[in-house]
Amino acid sequence: MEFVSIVIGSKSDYGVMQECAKILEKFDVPYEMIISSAHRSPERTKKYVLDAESRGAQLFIAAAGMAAHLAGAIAAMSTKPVIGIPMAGGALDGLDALLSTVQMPSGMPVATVAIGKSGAINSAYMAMQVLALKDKELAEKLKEDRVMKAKNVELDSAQIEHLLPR
Ligand code: RP5
Repeated sequence: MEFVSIVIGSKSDYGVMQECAKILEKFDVPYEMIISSAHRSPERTKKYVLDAESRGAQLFIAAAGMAAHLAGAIAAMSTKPVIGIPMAGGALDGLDALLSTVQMPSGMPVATVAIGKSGAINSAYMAMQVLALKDKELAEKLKEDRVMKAKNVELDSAQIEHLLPR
């Protein structure tokens, strides 16, 4: 079965990463999520990534904070797309994780999204946009979602709008 694989560096990342899982569930996209760390459990991470790839993982979403090497480590083990989410926290509140995740050497890309909740949500959308390249039904759902988002802007505005007469 084809699925999205989410790897999070610590249980402390789980709250934010539920936002990612919720979006995938909303669109009925199969996923699995595990905790594994580039630093604390490198062997487990490698074993999992290779196994997940052999079982049908289409891409990896990796969330980690501080000296965040998880997404880069997974990119080193797989040629599937890797989306990295820098987690906030620590003395630098995510800036450390952002730079650790985004500054990959040439030829070893990690598609890095925003720090924290927005990044978690966008990682799910980015993963689905990749899957939608060969999944017409999912592509249609993503288009409908954009239409709904635009409608919601209008509905929100209608509640507070104050326009001067023309
Ligand atoms: C990273 O260090 C984890 O991804 C987490 O964001 C951060 C802190 O981890 P804990 O000390 O809370 O387990 O490896």
